[in-house]
Amino acid sequence: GSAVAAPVVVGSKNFTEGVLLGEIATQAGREAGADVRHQRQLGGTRILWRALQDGSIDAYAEYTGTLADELLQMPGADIAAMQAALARDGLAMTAPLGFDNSYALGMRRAHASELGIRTLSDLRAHPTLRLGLSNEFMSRADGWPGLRNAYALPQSPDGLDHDLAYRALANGAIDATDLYGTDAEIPYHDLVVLRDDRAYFPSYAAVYLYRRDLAQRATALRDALHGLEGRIDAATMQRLNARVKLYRETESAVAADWLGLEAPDS
Ligand code: PBE
Repeated sequence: GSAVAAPVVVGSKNFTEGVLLGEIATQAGREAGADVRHQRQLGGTRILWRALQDGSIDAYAEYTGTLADELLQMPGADIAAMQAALARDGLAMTAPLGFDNSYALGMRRAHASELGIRTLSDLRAHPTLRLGLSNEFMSRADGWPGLRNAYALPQSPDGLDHDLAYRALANGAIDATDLYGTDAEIPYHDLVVLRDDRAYFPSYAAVYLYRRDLAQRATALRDALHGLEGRIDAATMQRLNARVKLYRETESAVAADWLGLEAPDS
């Protein structure tokens, strides 16, 4: 590559899986010869989307349902329709990486079975349940306002940080929270995922979004992103999340190990 070119920038959302996917993209891009910097934990979904559009980052990991419902406002759009909409903004996406990370509501298994709650509809009969929902979920198009309407839910949830929600659930401070399907804490805390019996949530296949001008600036990164298509299944992603969240390895070490590379210093 050219010695004068500025590094290309991969961004990531502020949760474990986002950082892991950012590290995987960064290290795969470097391995392919691109000069890549990872700007970690930039913020929530809308911050990353804006950064991609204004060129302060060049790529980040996103989810199809988030893209359709929240970012493009094209609920139900298929991948081809989303590709076309992205292209009009100078953006592109890879094919799915191989797993879905869907929103869901979850409870402690014993508590849910004690109350006879198996589905989201079952929550209607328990108006005093304490819902603690992640801050982003509280205000998203595919989040609480739509969920409340779809199921006529009577609770008034509180917002909290997603990483604190599991502790709050485990120690009984809240009764239910929004889960991300590949979170390592779901099996670890023996949580039950309530069935979405009205099919409210879209599917959230993980993809990378990137700027089309990468074709001029860093083909190696673009090709590396496409090289990750279909390579990560849900069990693998949940295991990688567990290594960081439960067993305290760094995202860079876990990403390097999964890619079969030497662990970087950071
Ligand atoms: N998530 C779960 C997605 C949506 C569902 C938080 C991983 C996200 O948009 O980041």
